[in-house]
Amino acid sequence: MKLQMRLVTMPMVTPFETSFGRETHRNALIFNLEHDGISAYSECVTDRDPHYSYEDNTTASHIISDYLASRVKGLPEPSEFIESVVDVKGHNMAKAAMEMLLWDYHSRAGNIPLHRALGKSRGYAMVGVSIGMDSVENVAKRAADAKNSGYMRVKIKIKKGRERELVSRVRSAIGDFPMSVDANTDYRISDLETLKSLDEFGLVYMEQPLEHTDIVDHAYLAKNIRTPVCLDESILSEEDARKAIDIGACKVINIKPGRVGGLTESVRIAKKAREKGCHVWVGGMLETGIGRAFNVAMASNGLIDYPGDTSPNSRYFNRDIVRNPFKMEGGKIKPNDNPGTGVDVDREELEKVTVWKKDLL
Ligand code: OSB
Ligand code: MG
Repeated sequence: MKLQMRLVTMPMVTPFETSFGRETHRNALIFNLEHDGISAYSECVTDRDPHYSYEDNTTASHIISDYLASRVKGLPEPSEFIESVVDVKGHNMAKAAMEMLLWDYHSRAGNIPLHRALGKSRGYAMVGVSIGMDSVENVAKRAADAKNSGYMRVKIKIKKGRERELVSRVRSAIGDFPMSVDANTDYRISDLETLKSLDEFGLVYMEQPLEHTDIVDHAYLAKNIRTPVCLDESILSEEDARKAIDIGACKVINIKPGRVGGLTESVRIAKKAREKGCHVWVGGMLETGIGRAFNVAMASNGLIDYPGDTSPNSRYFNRDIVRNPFKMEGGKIKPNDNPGTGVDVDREELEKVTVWKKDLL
């Protein structure tokens, strides 16, 4: 058996700006497991810096090298693997990279497409777009273009002092079309009046306005505004989801398999949330074609009821590291029907974008 980790760096088609920073490249840890003629791949959703969460490429490569790789050795089922690493606190993104590698391995070995292995699949993902921060004119134009190219929902990034004019101009540009905002934790409960002032724009939801550790103030906020609150950074597990929904902190959850420790927990969160009347959709972290395939498989699950952030590969990279990128048709993306993620890795291109490699097993 062989387990290899590598760092790749890939320029983005357009730099992606959020309240926490501007990304011009995707710097991803990519994993390859080779065993018994099967080649499985996964990606860790961390990036160079710990701005979205405390995890970054350095912490993930440390946790994976020193604690997790050895537990992949016996090729446990993904849920067994997750149980075997509870002694390592947190580090969900590192855990998810190994858990998803095992999903890809086992579904390839069992000759089943990943989206089917996860439970009842809808057979396609509903696709929305996440537009980074830019001038008001550019964001409004890109929102209108996204609507015209078939996306089912437009999400724009906001931050303190850059919300009202932006939201108002995008609303005029797209008319009565599903629209949301994502603050990536930039506000505090003292900004209640500002956030409440967005009610008039009829947003489908407002994503992660307050701090990642703060579901209590989100509950207070949710009671005092009409726009539904969606949590992203705050939800790391099914237990977090249960508590957040029960105290009224959110009506919508952005499930990112990488953030919650993998697909096993993603399915659990989706079930629990839907049972409790909370809507769910699948987000993204600007993944390469390898990580994207896991999000698309999850977004195709029958439990997912809102369009997500899984745009086709060409929106992120001019040259991806897969030979079979996803295409969007009528606002939908079909998951691959080959075994596992079905991703056909372009090994030559992968070598070209590699910064370093390391054998773990
Ligand atoms: O908050 O959803 C987010 C990208 C990087 C980090 C966090 C977020 C995002 C996005 C883009 O919104 C999602 C995507 O298109 O992959
Ligand atoms: Mg978000």
